Amino acid sequence: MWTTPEHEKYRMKIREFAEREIAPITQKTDREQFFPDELLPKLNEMGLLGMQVDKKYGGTYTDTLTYIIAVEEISRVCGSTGITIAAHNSLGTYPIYKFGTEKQKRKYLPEITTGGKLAAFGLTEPEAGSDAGGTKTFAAKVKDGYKVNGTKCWITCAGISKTVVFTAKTSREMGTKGISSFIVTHGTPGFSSGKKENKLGLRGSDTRFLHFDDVFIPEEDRLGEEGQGFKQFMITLDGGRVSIGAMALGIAQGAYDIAIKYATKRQQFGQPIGKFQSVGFKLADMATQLQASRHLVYHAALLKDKENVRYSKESAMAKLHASETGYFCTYAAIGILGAEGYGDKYPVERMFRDAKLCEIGEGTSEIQRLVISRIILKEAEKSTSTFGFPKE
Ligand code: COS
Repeated sequence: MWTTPEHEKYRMKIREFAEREIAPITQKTDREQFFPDELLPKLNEMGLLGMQVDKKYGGTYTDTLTYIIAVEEISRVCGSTGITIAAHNSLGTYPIYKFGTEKQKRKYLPEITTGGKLAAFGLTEPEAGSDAGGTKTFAAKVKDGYKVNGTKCWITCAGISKTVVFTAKTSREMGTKGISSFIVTHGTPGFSSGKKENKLGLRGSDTRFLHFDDVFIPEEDRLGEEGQGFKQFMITLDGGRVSIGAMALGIAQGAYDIAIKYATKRQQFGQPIGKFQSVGFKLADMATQLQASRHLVYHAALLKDKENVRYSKESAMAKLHASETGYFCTYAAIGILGAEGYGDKYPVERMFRDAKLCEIGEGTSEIQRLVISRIILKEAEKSTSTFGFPKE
């Protein structure tokens, strides 16, 4: 369909890496809730940390579809590693590459690409979740820069990253146009991360609050002009949502792969359970949902690489469908494995817990529907078609 033989060869390389290096540790990182430090150099060696950044800034630039295949294959084995890679590349690193000055790119990107350090993205706040424009964090103008105060929450890689891009209001009066974005690094006085969140799923990823307590940010660490932060972060999220779609797709594929193999092996009433229509039809629905999601996610990935194409609708559709597929397939996989799926001998119960986040992070399913509905209604308003309407 959308992929070339090179894409499929790359998929097999990442699949082999994920099954060899990540699969053996997922149960431990899930149970004990930590991101394993020793994995980071391995991800770096595989070129997975600078996938959206040009080589001249230290990146390992690939087309977006290759990157999406990497997120999908890693997530097939481990959603926690999948979200770490997705949040680092699409959210923490991309805004600097896309909106940074030459000086900012040369200063910050080498370290968070092939330098092997992680980056995070600070948008969400306790009172600004779906309403991202409700940001309370404030950057007050002072000599040569800003003094920032506020709190960000549910930030992936908050405690294990080197660099964070974040939004803050630089004007209280101008709504979303009063929001600017900045770069900060851990170690800056007044900037700290909170305790690790205790989560239902993705427990092998690092999620924390970020606190800004009179943090001085020099003017040269503002991304773009004042007031552009909201738009920059929305553009960033268009890309991020494709990567969450890929993550959901990968988790769903992992659950499906286990369920279908199990259905060929498990015998009841004298035959493999896959031969019973109730199980066979469930597998057919899973395979169909996976295929539909893969088309949406890959199509959105291809659009991202086109110059001057707004793909907000396609990225929201991809994330919406793939995250619902993630939930559907992991839930169905538990059903097919029965009690074995409910226990932890197989990873489908973890996959079910991990998949849920895909319907919440980077915009809930309701927000994706909001984004899609706003765009399709505008398209309908502009359409000159009178098909099906009575003649006036
Ligand atoms: N690309 C470019 N510009 C965009 C954009 C996009 N994807 N989305 C919005 N904008 C622009 C709009 O065009 C508008 O600019 P103009 O006033 O110049 O026309 C501006 O940004 C404000 O947009 P809008 O009016 O749509 O803002 P809203 O406050 O209504 O918010 C939603 C829009 C709800 C879509 C946004 O707040 C959102 O995505 N919320 C979810 C946040 C989220 O995903 N959080 C997860 C955190 S990261 S893990």
